[in-house]
Amino acid sequence: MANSKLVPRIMTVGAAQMGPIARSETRASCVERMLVMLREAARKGCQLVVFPELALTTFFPRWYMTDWREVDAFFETEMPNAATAPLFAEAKRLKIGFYLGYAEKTPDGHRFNTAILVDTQGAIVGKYRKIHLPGHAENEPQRPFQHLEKRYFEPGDIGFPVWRTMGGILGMAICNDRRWPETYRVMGLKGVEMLVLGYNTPAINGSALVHSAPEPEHLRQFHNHLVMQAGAYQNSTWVVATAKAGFEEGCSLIGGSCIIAPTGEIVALARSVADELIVADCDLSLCTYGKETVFAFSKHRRIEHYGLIASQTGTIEPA
Ligand code: ING
Repeated sequence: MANSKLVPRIMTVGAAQMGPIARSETRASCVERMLVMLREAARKGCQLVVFPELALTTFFPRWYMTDWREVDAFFETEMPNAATAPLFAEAKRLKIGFYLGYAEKTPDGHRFNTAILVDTQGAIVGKYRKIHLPGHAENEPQRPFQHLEKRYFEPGDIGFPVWRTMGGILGMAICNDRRWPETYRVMGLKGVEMLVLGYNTPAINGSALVHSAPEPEHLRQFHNHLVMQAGAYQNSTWVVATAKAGFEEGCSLIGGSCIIAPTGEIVALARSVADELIVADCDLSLCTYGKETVFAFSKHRRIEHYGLIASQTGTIEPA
């Protein structure tokens, strides 16, 4: 009897990379750009499309703002809403699920960097709130641009859930989360088969100028792919990562959107830093080999030695 887990389970997935979103650009304009790629994804047989982090507005944490009404103009207080209704409607008509990143303000006033997972029937099946917030909480005027996610967002309070949907076990992350192995491992321990995420990653490290240790720009793209290829391989999961890219409000954001197989191989890669859809046929059964051999967690992990990972936040060096 063939291992039922080895029967191909093909999910055709698109990463819908977006180019710059100007501060003055409307949500309607962003949605229109997404609809163009959604229709292309339909023509190419996609069941799922992954849009970037904070896909409805410019990446506003690059500015220090003191007027919270100005800040809240970048947030959504309900989802779907008037701006995103056309996206939900067209995706449902085309029977395509999607991941959408946006700034969420809850009715009781909490602000999160959020993503939702919508299935092929147009239902929100999952929500994730970004846990790893990079950057700083206070204005640092010596920087060429700010990175104030710690000012505008609270750390996510939902953990790293996974959902059985669209024929597989799917999980979500957002941007900086992808740099932390814990992100992949927690979902790996829940059997994730496809981890989808969006990102906004400046090409230069604002803090480099502060620490006068300029990180060479080529390392940005190397690190971008390194962490996700490792995470995919070490947890035998697909990873779909979608950039918001290009020269946005004076800040250059890297592209490099990609689809990564459970082997760690990049099987689709964006070439531009503009709106660009990349597509791959992702056989979720490819996850099985790694999960049953090299990364058969139950056979090989020795958790009695891993305690520090979850009990100690920072480094404590030997005396
Ligand atoms: N952006 C960046 C990211 O993690 C960053 C911040 C860039 C951190 C480069 C470290 C190095 O890709 C977001 N939005 O998290």
